[in-house]
Amino acid sequence: MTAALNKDTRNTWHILGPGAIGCLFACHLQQAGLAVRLIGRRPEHGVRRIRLNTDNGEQEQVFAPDHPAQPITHLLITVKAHQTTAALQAVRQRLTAQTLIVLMQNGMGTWQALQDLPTRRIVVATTTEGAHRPAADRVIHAGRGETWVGTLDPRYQADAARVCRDWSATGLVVEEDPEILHRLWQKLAINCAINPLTVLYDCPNGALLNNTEALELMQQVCREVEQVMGSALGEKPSGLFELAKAVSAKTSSNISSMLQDVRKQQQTEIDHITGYLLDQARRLGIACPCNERILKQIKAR
Ligand code: KPL
Repeated sequence: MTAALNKDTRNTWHILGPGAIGCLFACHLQQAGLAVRLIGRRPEHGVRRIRLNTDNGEQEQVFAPDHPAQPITHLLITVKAHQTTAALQAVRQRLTAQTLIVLMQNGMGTWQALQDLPTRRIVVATTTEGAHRPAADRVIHAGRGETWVGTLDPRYQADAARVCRDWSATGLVVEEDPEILHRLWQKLAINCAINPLTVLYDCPNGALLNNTEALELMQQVCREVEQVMGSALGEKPSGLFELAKAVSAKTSSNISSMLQDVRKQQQTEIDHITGYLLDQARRLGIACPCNERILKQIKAR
C-alpha cells in the first residue's frame, strides 16, 4: 500500500538525519497525517519513497521533496552525535525563534552545541524502538519500544508535552519524562557497557554474556559509570551491571550501532558515549581507568 503525499505543510516536521530511526519516525508521523520532509546529506529534487516493514506488513510512504527556502517550524534531529554541528549548519538560516527542535540521538553532549541557534525551544528524546535500514529505501521496525520526551530547560516543558501529544497519534508509545536527564544518563550508561565491548570482541550484543572476560570488563565499566552518574545526578545508582546484561539479552542478536559503524568503516559515536562519560568524570574528579583504556582501544582502531 502506498500512502499519498500530505499537502498540509503548516506544521511540517523536518527530519534531519533520515537513518533507521529518523525514517521510522518520519513514516509514522506521516501516516498519522502530519506533513514530513526528509533532509539528507545531499539535496533531493524528486519525491522519496520509503518502504516500512512492521508486524502488520509493508507500507510505502512517499515524501515530498524538501524546499531549501522553506522555514522550518518543527525539526527532529536524528543524525549521529558527531554530525550534529555540521548538519545544523546546513539548515541554520531556515530556523526561527519559533522553531521547535527535538534532539534524539545516541550519546550525550550535543545539547550544549545547540545553544547559539536562533531558537531556544529545544527538547530531548530517547527511544528504545528498534529499527534498521537494510537499504536506503527500506526500514524494518524490528522491535517495539518506548520514546521518552523531556526538556533540560524547564521553560520549554509545554513544548515537550506538545511533542508527546502530537507524536502519540502515530500509535508509537511516546511519554513525557520530567526526569529526562536521568533517562539520558541511563541510556548512556547502557551504551558505555555494551557498544564498545561488542567492538572489542567483534560480536553481537548477546554474545558478551557467554564470554567471561567480556562480562568481567562489563562489570568494571558499570562500576565506574555508576560512580560518575551518581555524582553527576546527586543520587546513588546501582544495578547497572544487571541492567546492561538484561539489555544485552533482550537485544542478543543485534549488532550494536558502534560495531555497525566500525564494520562500515565509519566514525563511531565513542566520543559522545565513553568520551562524554570521561569528560564528566574529569570534571567531577573521579578516576575511570577501565573506560579510559577502552576509549583508547576503540580510537586506535
Ligand atoms: O543502543 C544500542 C546501540 O546499539 O546503540 C543498544 C542498546 C546497545 C542496542 O543495540
